[in-house]
Amino acid sequence: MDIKGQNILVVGLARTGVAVARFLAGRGARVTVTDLRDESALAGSLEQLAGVPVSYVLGRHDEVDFAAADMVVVSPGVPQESPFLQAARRAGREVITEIELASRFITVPMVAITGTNGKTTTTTIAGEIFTACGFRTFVGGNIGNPLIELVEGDGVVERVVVEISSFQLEWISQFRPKVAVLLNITEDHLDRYATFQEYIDAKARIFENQDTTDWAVLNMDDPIVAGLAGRIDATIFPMSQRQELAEGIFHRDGVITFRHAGREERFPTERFRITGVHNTENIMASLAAALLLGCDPARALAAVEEFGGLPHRMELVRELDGVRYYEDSKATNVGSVEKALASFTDITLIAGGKDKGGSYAPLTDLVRERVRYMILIGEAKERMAGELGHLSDTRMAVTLEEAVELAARLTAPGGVVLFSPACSSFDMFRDYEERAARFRAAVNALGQGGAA
Ligand code: UMA
Ligand code: ADP
Repeated sequence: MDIKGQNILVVGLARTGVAVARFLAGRGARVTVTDLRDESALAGSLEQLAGVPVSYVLGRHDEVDFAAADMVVVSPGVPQESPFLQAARRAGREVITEIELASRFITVPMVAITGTNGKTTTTTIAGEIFTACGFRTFVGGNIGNPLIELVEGDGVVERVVVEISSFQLEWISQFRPKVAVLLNITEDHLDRYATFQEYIDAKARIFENQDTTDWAVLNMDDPIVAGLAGRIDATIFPMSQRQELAEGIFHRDGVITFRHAGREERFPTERFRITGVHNTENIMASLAAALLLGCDPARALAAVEEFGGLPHRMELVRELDGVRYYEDSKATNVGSVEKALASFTDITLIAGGKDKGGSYAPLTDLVRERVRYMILIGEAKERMAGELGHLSDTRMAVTLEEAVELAARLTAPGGVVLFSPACSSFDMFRDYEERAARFRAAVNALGQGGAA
């Protein structure tokens, strides 16, 4: 793909936009960057691009830039319905996403991982397996470092593992991973998609350009994922924790078994440091992708056994007066909270945040059976109380600190205080990491005078 001299518009100037602009300018394109935020809000990004020859249209978008560009490269945070992107399409301009651009330059086998939950955990484990197996591996995508950074760098890479969000799939045209993994699909991002089906369709695009020489690793225990199998051209590599498979990867009685083309590899789970059905799902998907792309089973097992989990995913913060406090700030949708609730009993649940528009009803049985107290915060608290409040002793709090203090007063020894919000953080915090830090600080302050 020759981009030298092309007039390219980069939309969005956060992490993705910075990396894309730098890459394109480095390849001799004429780059314009536009962002709805103004110069002062974008100071950090502008600093990173100091000295890079690009022009800026900041604090607004101009339709004329979209209509004049040879190509438009969009950041995932820009909604598909943006009237400016629609105008570019109407003018016959090619609109693509950053992963599409990056993948046009990638020639080594690529594993792409998507799903509503478990993407980052699975991507990280797969990256560690490939590395342990001696492959020089790039890990990136939605996990934080844009895929285009791989193409920008000049290091030798033999395997690519990329976490992919539905947003990134919206503007692909040729993106084609050798192995595409779909972990699960439950309601999420209904503040961006008009219907759940639109979100499912965006996720399914990960398979769109694959053929029978590629692989689709599908979690057959998830009915929505299994339902997509019929419309996928890649060779299906199924995974299950419910059924034994002649071809695929399955878990039964403490052993994960990989079966492919007459070969069988067994992975006992007893020494795994991360637990829970959901993490077994993540490990199975990583092992499937790694073994399909040439990893040695013994080294793969050693890498999995070493993996100690990622922060902010059901992390034990502290035990105080017989009560354990868990931080699960990354649980930003109902599907992830289901897994957290299923892991404990006698729970004081702290939840709430920015509402994403989905239903909280899938939590009904788990809340009724396992949650003794529920403390709600944030914009979503009224709607959550309306759907779930009658199932436990439910209270409201204004701040997260107040919620933690109330939880400490209410929870008896032997109980668990679980912060698993089911919502995004942007109503009260910069991001889920800041939310996590605030919860941990509040928990660590307990028992020191001010708190209960
Ligand atoms: N903007 C415009 N016009 C618009 C809309 C937005 O100019 O119409 C601007 C905003 O002002 C902002 C920029 O576009 O400056 C937004 O960029 P972005 O939100 O795409 O942010 P990036 O830092 O580039 O991060 C993106 C992903 N963000 C989202 O998908 C929202 C990051 O995923 C990803 O790590 C990064 O690219 C690198 O690939 C984050 C995320 O929250 C972690 N993902 C969602 C999730 O996991 O649930 C999907
Ligand atoms: P993602 O990158 O898809 O957001 P993470 O690995 O960051 O996934 O985990 C996000 C949240 O989902 C955490 O609360 C975690 O405990 C939970 N989780 C992890 N794996 C799964 C899974 N396979 N199914 C459901 N929930 C999961």
